[in-house]
Amino acid sequence: MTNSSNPRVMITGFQPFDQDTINPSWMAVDALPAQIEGANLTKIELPVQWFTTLTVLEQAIEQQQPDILMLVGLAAGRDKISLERVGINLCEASIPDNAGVTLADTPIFPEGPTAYFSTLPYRKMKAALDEAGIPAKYSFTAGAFLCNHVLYGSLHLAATRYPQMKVIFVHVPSIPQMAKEGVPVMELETISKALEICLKTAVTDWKEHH
Ligand code: PCA
Repeated sequence: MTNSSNPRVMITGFQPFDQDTINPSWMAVDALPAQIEGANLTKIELPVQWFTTLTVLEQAIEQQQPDILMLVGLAAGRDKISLERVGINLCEASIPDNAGVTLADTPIFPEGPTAYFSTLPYRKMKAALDEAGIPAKYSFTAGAFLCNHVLYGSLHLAATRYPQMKVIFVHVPSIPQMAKEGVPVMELETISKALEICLKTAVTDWKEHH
């Protein structure tokens, strides 16, 4: 049962993009239990579309007023769970989004600062993942495509309108079904377990501070 001593928790994954027909970020989010440590999860599958995704996310944030927002996306080529520490105020990618739009040199919020640091307890999350034997690392770049877009966008919303909301982005590796020559993979169950561990850590930390 959720009660007032539990945080409101939101977790997002992304739709498939580029040449892929699946995106393990949403599959792993979808596989999570409905509750973690007594807190209900709101799960959202975000579109891979510049700015549209921020509109979808902002509507959900306005409605749910989350205390904890964990954003998840695919980083094909990485072999570990990556806890993203920085979001930058830039849209720039060599591939188009799902509406066919390619952007460069474009700020996300023209009036926003250059960058924000993530605000959920990445150090405790990393320690918990290490403890569980799941390969994990800190990352200081989420790129400048849609994953960085929602990280920076959410941190800007938190800084300007939703001060209770703490945010992190978690990049996950490809899964075996997507196997391409030379691209490292992680089992979907392991990715989902990693997300559950990170959320459990965030909820426990929130309870310690409220
Ligand atoms: N990964 C992309 C966007 C959507 C996703 O899952 C990224 O790393 O920006």
